[in-house]
Amino acid sequence: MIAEAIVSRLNLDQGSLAGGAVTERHLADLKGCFADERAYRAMLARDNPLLYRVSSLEPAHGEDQLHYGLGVLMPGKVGREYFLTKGHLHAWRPAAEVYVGLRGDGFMLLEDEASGESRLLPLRANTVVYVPGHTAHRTINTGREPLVYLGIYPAAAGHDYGALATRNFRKVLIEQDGQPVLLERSAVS
Ligand code: PAN
Ligand code: ZN
Repeated sequence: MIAEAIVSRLNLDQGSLAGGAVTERHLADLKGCFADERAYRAMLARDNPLLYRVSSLEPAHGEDQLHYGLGVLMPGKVGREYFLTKGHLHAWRPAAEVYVGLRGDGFMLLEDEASGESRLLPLRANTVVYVPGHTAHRTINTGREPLVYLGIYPAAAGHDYGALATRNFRKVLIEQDGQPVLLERSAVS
């Protein structure tokens, strides 16, 4: 049997994926993610802006199937730290993922779960990032426009936010003299 949602239209101007289930994350949903707690609380006291939206399609279920989602991450900063996604490990740890950059300018921060080793990789149009299994991943927008990307992952991957909610990523991407600079979290918080 051929799954019904086998073809879907992307609209990069609107950042939409036809038929996708939409999840929105606002500033209040990212408590504990940014290094500068004071800047976070001050911003939240003024406003609770939309940080990102993911439109997910799950055409079929089962361990040999794929799911995919279109992410749209807004430009901006909390203090000196660029807007970012929560980040996660896959609940099924061996599950890898392919990210396809479509629009905007940013990075993916990867962190190997076992060694804690970090990699910062560019994510923009015409760039494909392979996220191996057992690797925490977070998207960061360092540009002035929304960062738009597609993530494709095993249907059985699942999202584990819990592990990172307590310890967070070790590295932080902040703006320094107009440039993104990757620092140890302990050096900025
Ligand atoms: C992506 C992410 C998306 C949002 O589709 O889910 O970028 O990030 P968070 O899930 O960390 O909030 C993905 O990696 N899926 O597996
Ligand atoms: Zn993922």
